[in-house]
Amino acid sequence: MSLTCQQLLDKYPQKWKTAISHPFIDSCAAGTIKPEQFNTWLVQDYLFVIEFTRFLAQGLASAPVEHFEVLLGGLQAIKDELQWFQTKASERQLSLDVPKQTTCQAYGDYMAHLATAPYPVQALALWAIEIAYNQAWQLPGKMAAPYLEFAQRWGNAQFSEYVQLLGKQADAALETASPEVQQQAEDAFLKIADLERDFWQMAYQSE
Ligand code: HMH
Repeated sequence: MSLTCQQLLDKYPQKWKTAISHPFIDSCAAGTIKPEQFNTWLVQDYLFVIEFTRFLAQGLASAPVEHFEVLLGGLQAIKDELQWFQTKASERQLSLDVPKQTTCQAYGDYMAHLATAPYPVQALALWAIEIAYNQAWQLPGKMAAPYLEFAQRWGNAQFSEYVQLLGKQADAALETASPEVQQQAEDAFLKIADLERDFWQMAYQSE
């Protein structure tokens, strides 16, 4: 039997929990996050999304044609998301022209490396990255303004549907993958869990 997305969530529940629950999001939900901590996350996440856009585009380039529709929808949504980040940053008078923190840089480097992996690994990684935010922003329950808007961006029903479709595509790609490639996909899942955990923590560090 081939590896599936759901199997990975079931196999590593503790590990995955560290990726999707963090004092940062709980503090957003409680409204107690310090603005400078939130702003650090916001700017670094914008820099992440730039690299993620490249990763998504490379994924599309590697994908079978029957996966284009979902991935093209994702690229369209990312176009809006990049503009949205710019709007949020300017509302908060934040410069986006700042260096990446170490974890943000490491995540970008890792995605660039993944873009050279076989498509099933890329498809699994794409799903893992998106479901991480989809789950993380929903976990604490309804957030208060001004963080509600952020929670809804990744927690809304349409995004959840997109994540489900990404999971189906990853499962389909893994079905015909060799055991070595399936192992690479599992390794990518674990690496992404670590990077997601560290990314939340970045908000508390100013480098
Ligand atoms: C760190 N992971 C990080 N940022 C994001 N915007 C996403 C995932 C999107 O799902």
